[in-house]
Amino acid sequence: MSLGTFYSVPYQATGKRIRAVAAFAGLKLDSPEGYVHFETNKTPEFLAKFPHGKIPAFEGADGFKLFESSAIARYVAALAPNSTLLGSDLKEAALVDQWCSVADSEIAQYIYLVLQLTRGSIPYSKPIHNTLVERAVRALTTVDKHLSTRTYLVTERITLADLAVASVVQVAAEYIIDPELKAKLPNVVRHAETILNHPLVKDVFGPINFCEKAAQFVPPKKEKEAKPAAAPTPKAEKKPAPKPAADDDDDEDDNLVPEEPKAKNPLDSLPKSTFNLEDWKRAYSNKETRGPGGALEWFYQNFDKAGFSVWRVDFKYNNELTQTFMSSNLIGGFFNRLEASRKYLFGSMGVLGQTNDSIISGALILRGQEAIPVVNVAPDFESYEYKKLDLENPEDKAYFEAALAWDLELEGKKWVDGKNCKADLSRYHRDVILFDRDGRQEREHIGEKDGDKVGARVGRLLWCRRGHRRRVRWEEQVQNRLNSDNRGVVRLLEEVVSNYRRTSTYD
Ligand SMILES: N[C@@H](CCC(=O)N[C@@H](CS)C(=O)NCC(=O)O)C(=O)O
Repeated sequence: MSLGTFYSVPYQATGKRIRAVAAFAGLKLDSPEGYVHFETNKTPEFLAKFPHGKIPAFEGADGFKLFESSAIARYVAALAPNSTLLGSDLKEAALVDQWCSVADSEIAQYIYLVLQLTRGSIPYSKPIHNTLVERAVRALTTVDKHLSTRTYLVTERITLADLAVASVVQVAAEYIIDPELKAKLPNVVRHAETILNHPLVKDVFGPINFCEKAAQFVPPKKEKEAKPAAAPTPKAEKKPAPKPAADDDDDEDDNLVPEEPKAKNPLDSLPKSTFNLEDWKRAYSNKETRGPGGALEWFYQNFDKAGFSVWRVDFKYNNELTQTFMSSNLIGGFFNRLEASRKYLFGSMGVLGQTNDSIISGALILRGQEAIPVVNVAPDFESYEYKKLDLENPEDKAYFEAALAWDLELEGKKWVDGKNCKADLSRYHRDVILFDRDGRQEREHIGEKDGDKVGARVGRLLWCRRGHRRRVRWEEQVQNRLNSDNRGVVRLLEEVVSNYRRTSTYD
């Protein structure tokens, strides 16, 4: 019998930990019907049960409700019959809690902050980045020393502490444990590999992937004031850019938007291509995919195979997929995390099959002849396999066309849901409205920009207001009409605005 309903998404590390506890204890957890992350968890029904609106969350068969991953993990472990997961006396139980706390507060906490910094959802600061990594490494080193004389953390058997620490090390491996750090943590590595590969939990956790290079911040590009190309404004009307040197607001402006990148993306240095990806995205959006005058016809007429390549992409862990809508969300998340490469990339991916028997597959069109430099902006890019397609080969061509037309069928599984990774231009057409203290609105139209430019633009907008020395207190909010699914941009805007509030002095 199932313990109850467990709300999580397949890639959520804390969710995996809880599933692993259940699997280890031989207990069953059901997945909710129709859960869509960032939608269902905001509904009044969900909030009535779980007021914090977050997952993981658990609703027992007896109606008992619980949220916060550590509490759920502990509760499930405690329900395990004859389990030694929580130790067998008070002291062992306390030591289990101790290492679980180290996993969550001393390692995971810092890794997630590093992730948010490097992805730009928290304004980037190198010293803060370094400090967070140092703190996580300090705790990992403590765990490593402890494990130098033991197989497991607390007892001679696997406890919740081992599952907790290993699950956190799995995340750390992906983002901070590069070869140099890995060499310093031999016991942590051995322990994590033992736990994560245990036959009872192996399928829940999936493989541990150590990164070659720790996650780094890649600053989004700022718009160049001096570059008139995109601006239709006649040159004569151009006002000189506000003079920064004498303006003491400058430092603040630097805090508002990330630094201009020092290094150009190498993809920008590739020889010019005749294939315009934005035109293709437009053609794909506006035309039928197949048939005369369709998007594929447009594609074959315009494609430049020297400047671009097409790829088949397959999810590596299809056996972990459950509900097809959850898989579809997984693709959406992957595409969101590819945001920084949006201008080099078009994608069409889908879920094929049915609940508990589905696969994720699709096609990418990308700049250059290598997939990795384009997709590695997404921290989960290694969860997918990439195979270059040869459009001269009829099989590859048929695959490519079907992935774009959303009628791909593989292993007898039919396409049930699809997503595209493309700049939806309407998504970036919006007004940003600033309110002054008296409730007056200033409206600024943001045109066809990509996400990070929108953020930079708002930063600049605030800067200009102050540059004009207007006696108003620009605060309150930036209202935007962003699609709610474009969370990266929403967050960036929120960060820019909250950062402005914190740092501004009013003139
Ligand atoms: N402290 C919580 C953190 C859970 C958490 O942050 N969950 C995120 C996962 S994406 C969430 O549900 N966010 C939804 C939201 O913020 O609306 C735990 O360990 O359970």
